[in-house]
Amino acid sequence: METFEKGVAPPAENFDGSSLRILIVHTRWNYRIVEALVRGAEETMISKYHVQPENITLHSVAGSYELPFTAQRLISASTNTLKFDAVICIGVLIKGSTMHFEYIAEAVSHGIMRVGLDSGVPVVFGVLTCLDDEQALERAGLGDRPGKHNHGIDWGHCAVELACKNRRWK
Ligand code: DLZ
Repeated sequence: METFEKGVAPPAENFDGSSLRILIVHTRWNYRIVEALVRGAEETMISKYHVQPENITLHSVAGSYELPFTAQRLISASTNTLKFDAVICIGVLIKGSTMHFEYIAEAVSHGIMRVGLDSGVPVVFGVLTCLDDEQALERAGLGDRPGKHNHGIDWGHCAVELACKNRRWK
């Protein structure tokens, strides 16, 4: 079978993230996986785009359902003082034996989209919706599967690109 490099290719343009302020809101549910995703996003923004570590704010919430509300509140609290250029919401939903997964996944994906559109601040959808633990580990670059890839890296690229473009669009 033909193989290919997973995830998003880096943007053609060299974005300068050195003055960006980035908010990462992440869950404590499935924290081992979430932690790896947060690290992937942070390392990408710092090493590839020179985002300053002190300009990355981390805020934790219990579960994914809390991500849109918290992102929205922190964006509005920051507008007059230290405005965020982009937000990454990071969580991991793993399907169980009830309908909980479907309800939360749908609410959170719509909620995160709404926060971005309503606030004008780009909000990256960093929520994995996985059918089992192995899928979640693989998508955080953990575990033993050969095709593993840390999606936090993609979200770091995405946040910087949107933040820089959004500054131009103002
Ligand atoms: C309740 C719940 C369940 C069953 N599963 C997850 C999950 O896999 N990942 C996640 O981030 N959060 C989960 N939660 C918690 C909800 O997102 C939320 O924190 C609670 O329903 C309280 O609002």
